[in-house]
Amino acid sequence: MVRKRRVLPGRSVFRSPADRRGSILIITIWSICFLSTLAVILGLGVRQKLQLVQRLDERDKLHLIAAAGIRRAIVQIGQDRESTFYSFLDRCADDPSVFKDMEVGDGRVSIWYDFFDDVSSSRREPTGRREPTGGTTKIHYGLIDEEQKINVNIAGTAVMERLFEFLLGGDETRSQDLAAAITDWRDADSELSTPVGSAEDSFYRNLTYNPYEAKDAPLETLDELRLVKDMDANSMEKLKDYLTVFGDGKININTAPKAVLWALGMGTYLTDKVMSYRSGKDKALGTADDNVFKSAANIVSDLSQFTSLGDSEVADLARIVDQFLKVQSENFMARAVAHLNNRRNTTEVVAVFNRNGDILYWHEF
Ligand SMILES: [Ca+2]
Ligand SMILES: [Ca+2]
Repeated sequence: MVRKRRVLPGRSVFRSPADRRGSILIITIWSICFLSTLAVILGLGVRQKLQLVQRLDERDKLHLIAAAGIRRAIVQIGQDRESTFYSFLDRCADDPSVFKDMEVGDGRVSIWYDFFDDVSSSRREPTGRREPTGGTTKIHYGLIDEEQKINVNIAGTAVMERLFEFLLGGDETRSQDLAAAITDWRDADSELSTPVGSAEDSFYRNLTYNPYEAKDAPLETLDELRLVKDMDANSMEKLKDYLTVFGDGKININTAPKAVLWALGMGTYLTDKVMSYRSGKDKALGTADDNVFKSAANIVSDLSQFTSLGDSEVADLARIVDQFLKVQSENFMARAVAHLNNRRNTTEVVAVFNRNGDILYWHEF
């Protein structure tokens, strides 16, 4: 007996050409969908990679533009080697026509800093606050001379102590301890310079996390100060603009802030008289009417002609001039901020260099 193949109604075991075309169409559509998805995924990956390359490329470009800005600043300060004194009236201290929006390739770079005019401050005694007790801050396009700052490799303990007292809230013990700790950090011996409050190898060796030893040598960067006992981030932030590791330790009387002059032992009244001479009739620093000390030998006589000085003030000033002061600056810090045209991202390079063009410090952000 022959069994008949059972056929479902309306359906045939043999596919018609139309059915086959339908199946092929479905497979084709699926394939297209699959390939499209794959292409999108691959495309996204490629785009991400391209964006990354673009970003890296952009960052490199920004660094190059910032570096070009620093180079121009070095050339600028090198051109000015004839002058025997330096003040805020110097072109390199503030001149937007030179340092603002310098064009480099398809970008721009500006070299600027926050200029703090502390003359208008009515402070008579150290309050430990730099702002906003009366001084004003504005943007200056140019360089900061390192000679307006205290050199932590050279300054005596007493000078650092007074500076810290002025800037850190008048806490005498803390200022003494910190100054002593810096002295012991940089000196070659392992003896404490003062019986209490300071630190030497034994202190740093016993630190719980990552113990180390005292440097026993001059600091190479200011950042090293963070390793010194008691130098926390907060104090560092308040002090960093007033300290340097560059230069011969002499301070430029034309650019030093009040806190620095006070730290040298000038006392409040003498410091104010110097600041008043420097700021001129408009009582603002960095303006055209400023008076400038043009030679260290004439500082006392220049100030005496400007204002009355008592005998003890003359003697103090003469001693301080002899020990600490000059009227010229040799080392400069520049902060270059670069951006590409029509882009928002910026990159910063900070450098310290001298008039000979030697680069002493370089940091790319
Ligand atoms: Ca020591
Ligand atoms: Ca002025």
